[in-house]
Amino acid sequence: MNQPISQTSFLSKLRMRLRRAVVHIAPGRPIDDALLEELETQLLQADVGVDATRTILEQLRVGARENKLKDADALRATLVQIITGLLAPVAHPLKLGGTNKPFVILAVGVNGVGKTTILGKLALRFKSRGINLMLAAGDTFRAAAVEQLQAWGARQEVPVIAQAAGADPAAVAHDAWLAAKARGIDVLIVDTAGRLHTQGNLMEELKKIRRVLTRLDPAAPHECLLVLDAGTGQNALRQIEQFHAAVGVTGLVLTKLDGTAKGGIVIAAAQRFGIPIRYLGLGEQADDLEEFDAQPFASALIGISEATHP
Ligand SMILES: Nc1nc2c(ncn2[C@@H]2O[C@H](COP(=O)(O)OP(=O)(O)OP(=O)(O)O)[C@@H](O)[C@H]2O)c(=O)[nH]1
Ligand SMILES: [Mg+2]
Repeated sequence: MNQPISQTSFLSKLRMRLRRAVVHIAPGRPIDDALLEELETQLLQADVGVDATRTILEQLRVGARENKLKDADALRATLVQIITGLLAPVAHPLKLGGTNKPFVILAVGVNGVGKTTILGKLALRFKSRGINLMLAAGDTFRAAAVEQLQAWGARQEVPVIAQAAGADPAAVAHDAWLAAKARGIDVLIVDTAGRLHTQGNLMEELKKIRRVLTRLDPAAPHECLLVLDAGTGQNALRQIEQFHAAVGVTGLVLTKLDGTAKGGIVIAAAQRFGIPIRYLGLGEQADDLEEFDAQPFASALIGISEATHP
């Protein structure tokens, strides 16, 4: 699944879908302190966060002192470079381990962020690459959740393990793992119900799912994916903190980047936590899923078009 994606197509799609670029610099505007201050405000408004914004501005001022920011294009290119540098440490695609069978992916996150959608998209992508997989409907809270997962599964004949509404999600995960093991499945993807990071009892339920999987295979879950709605702003940072404390998040997915002007949260999350960002969700369709890549993302965010920055 770790095929290199075309940077150009990623960039154009992201540019097209992001509601607007984070940074706006009027053409012909002199690069001076006033402009840098405006940029600072724009970065903060886009949820880049105080710490990451400070880092970016410090580096920009170094560029200004060295006379590297001659015009708006040079400024944008420097910004892209700086942001790419901040994002590069978290740009690690998910690698499905060879000896781990089944490789277990557990998806967690608050309500409605796009967990089930991302898992459906991933299932289609993995399946189309010849990976033998299974889905587990660990969201037993909403009756429609099972059907939603089954609908994704049916598109590529991916088996979906489910139990009646109200069943213990840890039991679903347990049975699904045994079924996956018995059938020689490569990848088991476990969906879970959305829950607020502040709901202690529901966070305990997640820990239990995790424990059950670890009992079956000490290395499982091999990936604990926290799905975040990119539009939720700084609250996403609290979600990372609390889900990480509860279940040990190993990868992030940022969804709904197509509908937000606040994609800067990706930078804030990268700088604050250093947790790998695996995928971006750019819409509701099956192919609206991209592996995270630092430089094209930085370019799209800053509003550099393909014409000037292929
Ligand atoms: N625009 C846009 N919509 C999305 C994206 N991902 C998911 N959605 C939509 O967001 C809504 C919620 O998606 P779900 O996948 O059901 O979210 P969830 O996290 O599984 O929700 P719960 O299980 O209820 O917690 C659906 O209407 C999706 O179609 C995205 O990247 N962009
Ligand atoms: Mg769901």
